[in-house]
Amino acid sequence: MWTIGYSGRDPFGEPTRAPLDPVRGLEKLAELGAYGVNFHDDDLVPFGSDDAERTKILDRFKQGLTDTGLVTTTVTTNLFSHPVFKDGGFTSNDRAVRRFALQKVMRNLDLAAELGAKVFVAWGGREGSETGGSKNVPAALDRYKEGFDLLGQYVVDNGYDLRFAIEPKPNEPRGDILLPTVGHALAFIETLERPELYGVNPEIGHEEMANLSAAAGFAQALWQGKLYHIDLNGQHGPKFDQDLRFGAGNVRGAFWVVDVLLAGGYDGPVHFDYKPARTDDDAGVWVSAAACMRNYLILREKVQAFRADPEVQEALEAARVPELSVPTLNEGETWQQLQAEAAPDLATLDALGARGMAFEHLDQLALEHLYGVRG
Ligand code: GLT
Ligand code: MN
Ligand code: MN
Repeated sequence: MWTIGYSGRDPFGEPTRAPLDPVRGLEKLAELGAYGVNFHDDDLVPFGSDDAERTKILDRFKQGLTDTGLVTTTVTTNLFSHPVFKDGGFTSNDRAVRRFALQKVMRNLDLAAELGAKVFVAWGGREGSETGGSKNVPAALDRYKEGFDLLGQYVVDNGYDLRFAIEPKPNEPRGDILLPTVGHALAFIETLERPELYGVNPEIGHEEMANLSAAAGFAQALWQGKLYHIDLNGQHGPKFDQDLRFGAGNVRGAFWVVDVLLAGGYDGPVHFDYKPARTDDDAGVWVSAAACMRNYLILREKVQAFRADPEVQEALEAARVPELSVPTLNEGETWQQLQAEAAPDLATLDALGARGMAFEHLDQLALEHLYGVRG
């Protein structure tokens, strides 16, 4: 809801579009063929609304879901817009703010469970600092852990069928954000009391802002059984968070992300987290929303064609890609046996070193599929 609802406000300018009525958003998305939606608490219910207002707004939204048949896949909490969160939610130096942040999330978890969402995204955009002395990072991580452990307990005690997906981002709005990459988040999750309740929600643009391969991050998360949710969008290299529609920006990177998702059997929601360009009007919002879905389907088709192409199979063999799936030691072999084996002589090593890997041919085939000149 915050993507199609983005009215174009940026740090330098006022909104360029009128606020979007969430129920109209549901109707338009249903028309475009979307499966489901997700939202922050504050996307629907303005911060500070009283209980009566909240109930009224949510009842209307629930009716909209019923009428359109859209599913709530995911819910998330806004712990970044109100000034109270200027130094973070779970990791604000101010203890009163941390206590309020947890209350806000618990209330939102109740809503997520009620609507049948299975994933609860946690993006800690304000958890961080601009200056070294202002944030005691180990203490902040203690508080981050305390917060997530408490929320895990809350979910278990209430019998909710919900898992958390932590969304990494290196910077913006904070100068440096805690848990800046997929790797940091995965390592942090292992310190929690119930690690199985937590995974990651990588966003393509956020990994690319850190100049990392988004596909490699998604792949590691899948490998660790931790890819609970995805934020697909576009980005042109390390700069401010562009949130371009999926398929724009680094197209080649997008191709490999889709390849990783298909190969790894990702079966969670295919979610797009982009911002319709500020230069477009309402019509442009729906053009870009449709484009995200269309570009995903286009890339999926291209990836499938690439993988099914017999010449690609040969190129993979030539590049010895299947060989990487063969364990390095024989079954039952020990390090002692390996150590006892005579190491290759210099001539053999030179010959191995001289052997081409044939990666260029393989990559060219991928590009030709992407360019649309093959199969
Ligand atoms: C915010 C951020 C996104 C996160 C959202 C979830 S909020 O728009 O830029 O990347 O996914 O809180
Ligand atoms: Mn982003
Ligand atoms: Mn995101």
